[in-house]
Amino acid sequence: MEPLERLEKLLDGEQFEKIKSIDNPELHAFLAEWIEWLEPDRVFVCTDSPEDEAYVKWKALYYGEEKMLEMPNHTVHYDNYYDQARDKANTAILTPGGKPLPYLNTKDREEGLKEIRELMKGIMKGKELFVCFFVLGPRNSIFTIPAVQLTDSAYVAHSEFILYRKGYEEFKRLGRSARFFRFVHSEGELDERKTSKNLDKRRVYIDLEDETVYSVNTQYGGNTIGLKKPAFRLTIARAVNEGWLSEHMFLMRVNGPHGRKTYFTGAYPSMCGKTSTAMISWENIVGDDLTFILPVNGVARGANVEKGVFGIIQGVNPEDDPIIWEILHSPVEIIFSNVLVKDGKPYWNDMGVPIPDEGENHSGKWWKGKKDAEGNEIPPSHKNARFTVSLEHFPNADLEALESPCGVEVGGMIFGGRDADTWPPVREAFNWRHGVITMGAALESETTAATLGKEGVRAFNPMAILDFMSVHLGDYIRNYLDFEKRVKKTPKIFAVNYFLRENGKWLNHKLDKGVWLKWMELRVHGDVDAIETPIGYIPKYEDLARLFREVLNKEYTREDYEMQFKIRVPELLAKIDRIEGIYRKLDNVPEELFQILEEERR
Ligand code: SPV
Ligand code: MN
Repeated sequence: MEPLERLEKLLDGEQFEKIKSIDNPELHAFLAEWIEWLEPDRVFVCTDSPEDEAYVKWKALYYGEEKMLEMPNHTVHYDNYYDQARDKANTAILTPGGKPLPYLNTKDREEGLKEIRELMKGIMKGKELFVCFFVLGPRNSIFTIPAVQLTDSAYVAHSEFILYRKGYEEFKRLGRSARFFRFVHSEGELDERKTSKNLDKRRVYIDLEDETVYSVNTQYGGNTIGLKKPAFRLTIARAVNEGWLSEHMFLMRVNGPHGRKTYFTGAYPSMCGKTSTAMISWENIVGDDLTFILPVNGVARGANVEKGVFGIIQGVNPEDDPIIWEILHSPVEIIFSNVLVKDGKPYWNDMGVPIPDEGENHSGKWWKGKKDAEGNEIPPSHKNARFTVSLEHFPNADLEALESPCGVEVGGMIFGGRDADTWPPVREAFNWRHGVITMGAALESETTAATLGKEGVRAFNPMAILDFMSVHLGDYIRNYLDFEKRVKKTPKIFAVNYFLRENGKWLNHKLDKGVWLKWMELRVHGDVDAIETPIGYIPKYEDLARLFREVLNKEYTREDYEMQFKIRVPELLAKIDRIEGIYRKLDNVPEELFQILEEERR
């Protein structure tokens, strides 16, 4: 039987008409195959209409995956206590013969597909399946990648309506020419708290060949929201094949003199200041997590893959994060996940105001002092508890840049590391290759040691992308180096480090990054000179002193400058050795990487 005939049998009339309006036999075949296989009781197809979106939101409440909070438009969702983060161990890239990758698990494609199909056979019996259409990047643009999501979780579908642009009309417009991604997700059997129960059968399998991601027996957004991290593994591979960049980067506007707008991207491993940089209140946010960078008529142009934020809520407080605080306390649409709730109000760790001693949280009924099965005291909220909200609600979002079909010109790219004693607070690369290798490919983040002043453990995390490296790291770096040939002028590359310490004391204040951003903006346009050092260009004291006065209304002393910007030679040499050692162990690394490290060492 033809796929459309099969679909006509599987769907009720209204839903079938929605699918029939999209002229794409490949899509029809995919839907027919999976709806037959998953065996849902009902299928709902989401168009771009506000009614269909409202239906999904209502179903998230109806099925109990979300609960209403006191503030209108706020809901809370819980994941299983042991399903609170991306599951690296059970995530695998499917490759022919299980060909290994240096940093991610792989599995033989045939075997992996067979396993995941078996896990998913009839898994949606008694449930409703949502078929949703979204796009990565702005609609009808050079960045657009259409995607279809199949999920039995109304929470996942609801999250996607907040985080991505709707794509049903886009599928209709593109018809047979759509090169679309596919996501098949089932949360599996749920417990009484409506959280995934069979975590031992949790799997996330990425099939690069068919550009399809399967995810089962999990609800946590990083495993299930198809267009976020599942899609990221697919876009990295597409980008390397096609010669563009798909990055784990924020996109923001830094406001220069006389109304000049300069756009920066930034990659930082977690806990290195990525979110706080993107959300600096006097600059403008375009995106906080994922950026596509394409060569367009010789110019590197960037766009946010998403249109919302799936942000960490721990530590959000009125003093340091006034904008997010305000948003989280206003009646705009927000899903809170894995937070403490008491009397309909959400609370989280380190929110800077007193919080109740009891309520409901990610562990169920909670009271102060409650311990988990391993004997650890359970904090009020999970440390990876999150909020999901659209960027349109941010007073400082640059919405014009967000929806621009040709993106924005990328003036600078920032790599942010964390170390106590090696990188200066800010510096500029000599050129593209120098920046790509000594800043991006050499990125590390330091796990904070228990005692201040003690050396942390440095974790290698090139371009802050290691968890998603679905192609060989050497191929990824080669593509980065080659990007230079595809543009007339490359973005300037910078490296920052907000975490220098001396005798156990921080050398910088949290807000100093606002000054570094302004300096980088001036450097992109050649407005200020800089000092050439063996590791790149660093700011001149006079320029920083002026910017500290202008931006923070603060005096900046020469002593502070010298302490922060001295070139720490032994630590830098040790870092070069460390990084070279890591790359020497891999095959297939461009020889140029070793040459550049050697130049730096000399
Ligand atoms: C990250 O951890 O980098 C995130 C959250 O953005 S997740 O969706 O879990 O990847
Ligand atoms: Mn991320």
